[in-house]
Amino acid sequence: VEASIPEPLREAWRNHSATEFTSKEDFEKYFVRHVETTLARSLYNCDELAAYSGTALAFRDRLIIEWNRTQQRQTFTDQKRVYYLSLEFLMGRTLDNAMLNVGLKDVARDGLSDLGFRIEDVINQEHDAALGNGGLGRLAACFMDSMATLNYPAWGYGLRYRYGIFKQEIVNGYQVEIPDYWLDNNPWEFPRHEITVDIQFYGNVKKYQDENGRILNSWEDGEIVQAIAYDVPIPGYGTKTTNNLRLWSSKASSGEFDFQKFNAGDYESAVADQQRAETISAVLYPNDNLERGKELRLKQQYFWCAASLFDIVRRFKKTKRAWAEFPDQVAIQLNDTHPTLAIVELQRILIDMEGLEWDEAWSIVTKTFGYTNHTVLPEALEKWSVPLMQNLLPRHLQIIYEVNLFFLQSVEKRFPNDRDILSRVSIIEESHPKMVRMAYLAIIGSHKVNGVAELHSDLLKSTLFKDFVKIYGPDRFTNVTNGITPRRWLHQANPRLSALIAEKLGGYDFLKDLTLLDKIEVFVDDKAFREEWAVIKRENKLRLARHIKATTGYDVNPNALFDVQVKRIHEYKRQQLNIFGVIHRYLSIKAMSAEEKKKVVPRVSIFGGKAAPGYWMAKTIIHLINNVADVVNKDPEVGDLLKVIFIADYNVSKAEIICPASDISEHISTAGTEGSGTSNMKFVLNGGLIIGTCDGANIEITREIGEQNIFLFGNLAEDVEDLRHRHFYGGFKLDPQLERVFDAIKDNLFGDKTDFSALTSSIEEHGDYYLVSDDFNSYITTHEMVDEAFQNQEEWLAKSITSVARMGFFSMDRVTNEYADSIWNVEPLDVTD
Ligand code: 7GP
Repeated sequence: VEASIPEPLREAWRNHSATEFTSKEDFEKYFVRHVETTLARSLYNCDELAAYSGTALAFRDRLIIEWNRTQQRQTFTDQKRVYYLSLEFLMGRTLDNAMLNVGLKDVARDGLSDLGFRIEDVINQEHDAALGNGGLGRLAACFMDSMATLNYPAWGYGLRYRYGIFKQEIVNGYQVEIPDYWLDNNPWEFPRHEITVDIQFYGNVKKYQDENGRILNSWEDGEIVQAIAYDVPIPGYGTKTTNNLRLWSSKASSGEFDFQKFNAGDYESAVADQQRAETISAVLYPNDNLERGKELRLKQQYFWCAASLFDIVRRFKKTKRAWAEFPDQVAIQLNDTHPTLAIVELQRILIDMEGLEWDEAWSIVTKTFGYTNHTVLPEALEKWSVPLMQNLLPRHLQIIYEVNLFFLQSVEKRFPNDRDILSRVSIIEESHPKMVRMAYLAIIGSHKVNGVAELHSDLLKSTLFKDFVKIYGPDRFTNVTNGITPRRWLHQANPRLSALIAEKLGGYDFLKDLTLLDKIEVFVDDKAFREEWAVIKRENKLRLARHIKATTGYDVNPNALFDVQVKRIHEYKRQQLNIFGVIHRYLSIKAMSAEEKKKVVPRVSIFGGKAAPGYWMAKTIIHLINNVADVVNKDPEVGDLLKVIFIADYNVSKAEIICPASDISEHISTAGTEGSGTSNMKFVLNGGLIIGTCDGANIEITREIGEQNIFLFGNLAEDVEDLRHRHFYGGFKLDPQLERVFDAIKDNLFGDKTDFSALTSSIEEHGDYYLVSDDFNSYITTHEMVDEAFQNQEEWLAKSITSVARMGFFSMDRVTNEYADSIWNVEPLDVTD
């Protein structure tokens, strides 16, 4: 029911409409008011956490005023909107970002100081919103920032997990997972108890005839779970646009709380039903680049897709337009295949609920959706078992079969002589049990499919999706190379560097147009500028050194070369290659004379990242890193020449400290395996150099910054298949330097060798799938070049400055505009007040 105050009575509203603060005094007023009333505290018991809440609530008021206006503006102009569907939004902290985006951080800093607080301490009270695993989830968060900044009418849709990605502790060298219950006093969400959707599961499909004699399907007798909306305001940088991220939380449907059971005295079982419903949105699955086909995960996916689609359709229906106009009003982007059921759900709504004919409905559906693929790793490609889907979503399975039938018929017509193509491209894999191939469904149901870097998109076309390129032609497949938001990853994480750049460019416009960075390249020989640049890097390294001291107890020398690899732990990302390289370095130092040692460039090897709880090999790698650290860091023969640090619980807020502090960072995946990588961009944007393979976006980074400014090594993607083949059929010869490393491990130098035998034997005996041995020599040699380059600080500095100047291409704003133009066909909404 629409509730709107009639015009004659609106006067009072207008007189008292909420306003946003702009001055320090007003900020203090809002702050104190919230502390005293919302928090029921006073100046006698306002600790830093309360100060955080007071500040966050003051800014939240501000955001929500602009959020309201933005939503009204978007509804009023009635333009096409984009909906970004992602099971993960790795947002990190909000307060600092919000203060910077609305341009009031200095106001808050002064106000807090008046009130007796340091802004940094207040900011540090905030818990990360860690509703994601890694790159895919962080990309979604960067999208939200960029879409708001560029004034696109855009919503994100996700799940409101009660538990985000687990917290990682290291105990005796092993990863231990701690649940991340993050929702207590989260000021950034608005529960919308009035916005609910009933979601059905199980049940069965009945056929019936409508008044025109048409046979229709109806999905009935299922179990109902309720979705409740929680809205998170997303402020753009330097604009009034504040978009919405809507996260769904699950609850037993009120009608469904079983009063029969309740009345029959079966109170406990009624409560159990309730809890079962709430389980759906309880936890984020902690796998990165891996799918495990769990029923609860499928439930999450459908719950979220169905609630989001209902919401989108409800909004569209208010405009009273014809259904054919749906794709002119709505673009839906699928962040990987996790939301693929949205395709099926929209088709179901259109044919079962709205009475459209199949073809008309399907044409609307395909015009609406775009699908982004993030990986070619086979273990990450989603497949759902047909029996599972039959049970949980019987009507959807029918529709999938029908989509498949029409699709295969068209393929057969076009390729009558290709006998195998049908089984190759069928949505249904003829295995036991049969499986639904979600990527194929996503391709068939979308008008555009994109990869996330050039090499990755090319590989998709030439391998995984080859047949589909033949069927649909090349136009359905495209590339949009990833990017990062410069607001968080430069301005917020590295305020001093941002300020130095702003000083030279005469303002912060580069944060909205990152290509302007190229104007700092002329300062590469400016002595004062270079000195400033070096001082900032040093300060950032000191900040990280303090964090390392506080969390690990180790002292690291800020003059040493900081060598960083932070990302999810995965065999394809090859942290094992890195730690083997560290061991090699350690052994070399141990074998040196005192004279030789003087020439060594001191190094701190810094690792960070979580392993999926069930991924044993990844956990073994963490264990080895920590054991190596234990031995190396305590070895008096080594001293400052080498330190090994594992930073526990790597997350977004730690990345903000780590990225600005690196001299060199490692992006060393086996060629052809990393979709894009995005931390590579963060490090270069913060003046760090990188060592990497010819993989993912490393290739385009090289093209932009110049190959003299990056350390590339290793085999190329085009040779990987051959090399793997040779490991099995041409015999396998372990790289001799790697053999020395393995010998040390087998001599129990880093603890019980049997703890690491799975790791060494995967290389020596089981085919070395990730080509660690093949790339080892090139890796070691390239690190020697890194050492040499680091000794020439002047040139190193020049590389650093030049690289930053050339990073404009990797702004998320460029990415967002490319999606808007070539996939969504949406226009920004001008905000001129
Ligand atoms: C990641 C890719 O591994 C990474 O290379 C890319 O930069 C990032 O997506 C953003 O596009 N993929 C995932 O995080 C992931 O879980 C499987 O992919 C669905």
